[in-house]
Amino acid sequence: MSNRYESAKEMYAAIGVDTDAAIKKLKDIPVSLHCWQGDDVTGFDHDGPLTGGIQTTGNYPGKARTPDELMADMDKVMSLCPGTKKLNVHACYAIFEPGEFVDRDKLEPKHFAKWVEFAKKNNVGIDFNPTFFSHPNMKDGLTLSSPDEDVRKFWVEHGKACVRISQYFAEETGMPCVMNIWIGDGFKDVPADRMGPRMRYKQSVEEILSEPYDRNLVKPCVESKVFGIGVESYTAGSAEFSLTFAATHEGCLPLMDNGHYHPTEVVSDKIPALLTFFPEIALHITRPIRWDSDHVLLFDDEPREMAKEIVRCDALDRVYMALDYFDASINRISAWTVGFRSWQKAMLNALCTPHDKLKKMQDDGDFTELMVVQEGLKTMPFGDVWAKYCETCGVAGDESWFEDVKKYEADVLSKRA
Ligand code: RNT
Ligand code: ZN
Repeated sequence: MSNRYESAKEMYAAIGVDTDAAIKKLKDIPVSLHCWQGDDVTGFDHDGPLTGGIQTTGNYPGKARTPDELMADMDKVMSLCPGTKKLNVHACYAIFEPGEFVDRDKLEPKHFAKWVEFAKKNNVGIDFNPTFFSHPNMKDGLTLSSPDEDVRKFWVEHGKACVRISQYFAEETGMPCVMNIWIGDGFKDVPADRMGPRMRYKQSVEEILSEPYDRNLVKPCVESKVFGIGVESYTAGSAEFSLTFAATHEGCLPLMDNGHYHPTEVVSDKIPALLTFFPEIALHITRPIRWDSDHVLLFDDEPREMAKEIVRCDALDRVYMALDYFDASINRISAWTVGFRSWQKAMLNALCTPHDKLKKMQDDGDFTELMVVQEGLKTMPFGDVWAKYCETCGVAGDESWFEDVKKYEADVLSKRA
């Protein structure tokens, strides 16, 4: 093994890449692990279906049903993944005392104290998301953009409660909390008014962000989307809406989910475009298949290209990275792990790319050589560097981590009715 790494290291050194430095750098970059892969985006505050235009498909046994099960599963996943993690929690994952219930507009930090305890135990930060879906107060599919003032106000109060909870997370963990606002508000068919819902959505987010918070601790984002299931004709939070909102509201970040664009658009190209203007941006990293299907992230072309952009724009400290996918058709521990490890691979691969050399070729107009060298990079012994990275982080390599998942399935998941 170490022989293989030593020879890979030499080959990379010959093209100007320091693999030891790449490994060292990647270890400290936080990537947010979404709690919602563990239970198909269900949460603990309702019994109803998943709504808001998103969908999980599949019925693989063993889904987490309680906070303890979900946290145990996340512990397992974190033990199988290299690198620095952060937790990504949704408001619907509030944890109530037995017999207690408060609606989303009344949530308090104490309802997330167990998440803080879990984060502290693992020495990780927490990102947060108000949950504007899977709730009876979505009226005609609308929340923050609803024309019903009571409905709109309810959701604004939810957003404000989430700002306070985000601040609490950041204060408790000592790490900034990215608070992402995504609403599925939209229409199935041709709308009669496209601007009204957007005006109300704008006003609602402004009201939410009027809640006091420390800009260094809470990082509010708005996530755009092109369409959802059942809202195919129109979504209030379109790309133009969200980007312009973030651009015109100091401290608010745009969040790009790479499943939320027309199929031929790529977020890798949008990353440098946004970094040209925004001090910080946020990402949801997923794998859309034909639509925003949220398949498990793989180490394929687009995440590789996204990671390359983050690295070559020297923006590792300006981009908040979070995973966002949910597959209910396969073992969920494995789904989580494959996705997290894939993004780590994409990042490591980006850090093992001789960007300065490639940029020079582009600037000198050496496009023939640029193509040849970029193609050559694809067959470098990257797997040996990856194996070394896993070893350095104290986690199993690609050939062996799944054994552990199978054991966990037999010992734990299969016992869940
Ligand atoms: C939905 C958005 C959103 C959700 C999570 C659960 O299309 O991507 O980010 O996936 O909030
Ligand atoms: Zn998303």
